[in-house]
Amino acid sequence: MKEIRVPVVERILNANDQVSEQNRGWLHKFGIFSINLMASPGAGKTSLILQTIARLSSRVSMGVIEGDTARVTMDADKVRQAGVPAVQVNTAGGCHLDAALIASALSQLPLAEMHLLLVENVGNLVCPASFRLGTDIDVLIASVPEGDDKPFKYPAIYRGLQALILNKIDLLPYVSFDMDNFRKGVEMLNPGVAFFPVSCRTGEGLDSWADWLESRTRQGTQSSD
Ligand SMILES: Nc1nc2c(ncn2[C@@H]2O[C@H](COP(=O)(O)OP(=O)(O)O)[C@@H](O)[C@H]2O)c(=O)[nH]1
Ligand SMILES: [Mg+2]
Ligand SMILES: [Zn+2]
Repeated sequence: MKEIRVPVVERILNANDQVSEQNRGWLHKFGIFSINLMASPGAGKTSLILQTIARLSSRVSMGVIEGDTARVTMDADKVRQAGVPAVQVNTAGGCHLDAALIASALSQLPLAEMHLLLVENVGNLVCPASFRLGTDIDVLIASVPEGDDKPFKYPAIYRGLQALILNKIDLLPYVSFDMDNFRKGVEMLNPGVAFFPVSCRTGEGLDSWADWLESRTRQGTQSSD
């Protein structure tokens, strides 16, 4: 099928790319490694952020940007209660974060004291893949109850990832989820991507994820000096 290009959409994406490059420069100036956490609603983004804080915040100074479509602050409140600075960003109904929203959130974080920034994108498997934020890596949290066919249905988001987390593996005995089929879809789109099967409920697999993220953070902040 012939690809149809829509000029207005391309202009919006180009403008977003420019701001995302400014964000990237700003974050690297402060030696901050940053990740864009994407997932469908309820996959466990906030749970993973809290579990990551519990494992890493004594070793790596962190900050969090929490994206939501509504004017609510509960995710950022949970992060602050865990002792980490957090800014809640409201998209006013919009279905993804964009680089301008990140730029305004960065101005409210103590960047000089941070080495790692976690961004919780809006729950959505479609457009967050197209809007660069200026973060260093894209991470997707899939979850067992969503089903093993999601790589086949949302290929764009799977293709660009640097790490994939499969959350809620504690539910594998109760949900029909074919791990081989899931891995097949992932390998087809993104061969060799770092893969972490975890449970934010039982803690299984989370130490490996935290160790990997710590090591990427140390490499990232060194290379940006
Ligand atoms: N069984 C199970 N439930 C989980 C797990 N991780 C998160 N949840 C639950 O899933 C729901 C959504 O989690 P949340 O972190 O708010 O997801 P978000 O919308 O992606 O930020 C909550 O009820 C969590 O308690 C897990 O590993 N196993
Ligand atoms: Mg959340
Ligand atoms: Zn959107």
